[in-house]
Amino acid sequence: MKLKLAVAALGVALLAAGQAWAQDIKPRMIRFGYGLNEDSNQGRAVKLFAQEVEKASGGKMRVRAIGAAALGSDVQMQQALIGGAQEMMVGSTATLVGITKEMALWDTPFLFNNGAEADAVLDGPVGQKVMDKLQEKGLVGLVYWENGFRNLTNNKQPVTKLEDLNGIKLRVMQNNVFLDSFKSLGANAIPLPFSELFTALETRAVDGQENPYNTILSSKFYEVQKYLTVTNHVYSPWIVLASKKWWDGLSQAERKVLLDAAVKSRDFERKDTREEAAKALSELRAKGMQINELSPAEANRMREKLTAVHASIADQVGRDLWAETQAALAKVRGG
Ligand code: TK8
Repeated sequence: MKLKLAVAALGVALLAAGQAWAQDIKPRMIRFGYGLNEDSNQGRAVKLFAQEVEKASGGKMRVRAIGAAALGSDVQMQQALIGGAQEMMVGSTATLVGITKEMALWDTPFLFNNGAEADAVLDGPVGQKVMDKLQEKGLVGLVYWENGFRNLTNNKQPVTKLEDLNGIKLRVMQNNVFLDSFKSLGANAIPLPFSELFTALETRAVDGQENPYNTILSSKFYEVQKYLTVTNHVYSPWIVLASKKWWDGLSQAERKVLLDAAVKSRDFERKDTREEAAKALSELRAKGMQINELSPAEANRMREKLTAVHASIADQVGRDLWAETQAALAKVRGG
């Protein structure tokens, strides 16, 4: 009898909790913008995020995924989020440096040696701290996804040594770290939004660009670029963002749905990206690109030039944050 009562009481409690939770989730349409094609690592992960949100909210919260920069470039979407005209997006942390200077940390050439180091620092206290800085600017960062290690392509000549970069018109992402880095290598660095890149390459407004293998494939840069040099000069993250204006009006339950789905999408995305990257080079070769590896001596020369920008990045993001990052890296490397 006692047991029966207890079970009944528990049932009532669970039902009440379920109802309270259900009431806490309202029908919502979430416009989620991204820059790459639907058929890309970015597009696939946005799709998974959308499915997870719908599932966990019992179909109440729906994600309208809009790719190929149809809602605008990274920078334009960030402004739409800040103003509350768009709910969510994913894009490069590099394009956020104008809003939150600490984001420049992730543009540090050769900061990470591999994906495991990147995951540990981005998902750890340093990554969280940098992400949290966005809040005072009207953005909420949810998780970091992998864009990947960046490699150089161009249409002028094979780049096998530093001097080959001289005078190459190279599109870079829109921030001063990328600009300074490539200027220091002798390139004629030109900042452009990603959404304008394919056309700029096609019309030869620029000679080259740098992005991970995955993007060179999914954005079909191999159609307009002949030479690829394996440089792995920087690891770039993407970041999933929400409009703070909008986020502040969500219930705890709704935020939990979004955060849980974001974590699931992150884990899926990193695995998918790494699997694709492992096969991408041979695919790019098959598509007709000429792949150049740098000799160890040339790789070192490039590395030395690029690490010379480290001091100015440390100044920009703050010496404390820089030291914390180095300590976090030492910890991953030591253990
Ligand atoms: C896509 C960009 C892209 C980035 C770039 O919107 O701009 O080169 O690598 O992934 O964020």
